[in-house]
Amino acid sequence: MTDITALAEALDAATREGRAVGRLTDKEPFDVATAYRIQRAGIALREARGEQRIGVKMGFTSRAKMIQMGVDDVIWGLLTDAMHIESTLDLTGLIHPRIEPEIAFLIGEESYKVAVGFEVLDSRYEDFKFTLPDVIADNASAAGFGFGTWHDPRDLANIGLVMEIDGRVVQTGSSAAILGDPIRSLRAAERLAREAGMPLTPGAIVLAGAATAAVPLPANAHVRVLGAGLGSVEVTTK
Ligand code: OOG
Repeated sequence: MTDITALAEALDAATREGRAVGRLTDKEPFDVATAYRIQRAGIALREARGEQRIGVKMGFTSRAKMIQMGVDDVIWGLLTDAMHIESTLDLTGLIHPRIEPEIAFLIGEESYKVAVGFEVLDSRYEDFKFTLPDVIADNASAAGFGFGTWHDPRDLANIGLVMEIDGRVVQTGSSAAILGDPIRSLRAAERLAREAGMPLTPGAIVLAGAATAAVPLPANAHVRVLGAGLGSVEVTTK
């Protein structure tokens, strides 16, 4: 039988020590349901250290990401307050970070707000390579995230997104890449969270998934993500 706790602890140690590990399924295959139990156990370890759950992230909601990573199913992971990046990110302790442009949602009492965002991914697996159960167990590679100013709901079916590193455009895309419309990703997140017994409550954040492939995140860089009509969000690395 799969030792959920031991596998969660192995990934948690890899995260804290900034050290890549071999794919868990190479040793012992497990299914998607077991992978989510490992993910949940990993979040419980973070909560035991005082971190608070503040939302969810959707993954592989765009073809570009599915192709980049060689998987073909939508997944989700959990966000904690410690993952929120204000304006600077020290890459010390990360393994092989990547960054991608996102649409972010903030759940409200009656409605929601929307912002342009970014996500920093850092797979705990060697060479950033994994199977679907592996990446789910690894909390969908979540490492950090940021968002710009919150805006009222609007048509999100085709928002242009541009990601720049040090003033050079490194990715461009459309929010249409996210399940055809990121609102579908929000609805899927709400459903998954409800089904998992962790319904999204006001104040929760949802990252809808990347609109483009992710790019390696260098140190001493300035990254800016712009979303048409949504302003921008920036992060400086060191
Ligand atoms: C997994 C996370 C994918 C997205 O936006 O599609 C993801 C990974 O690519 O490492 O967050």
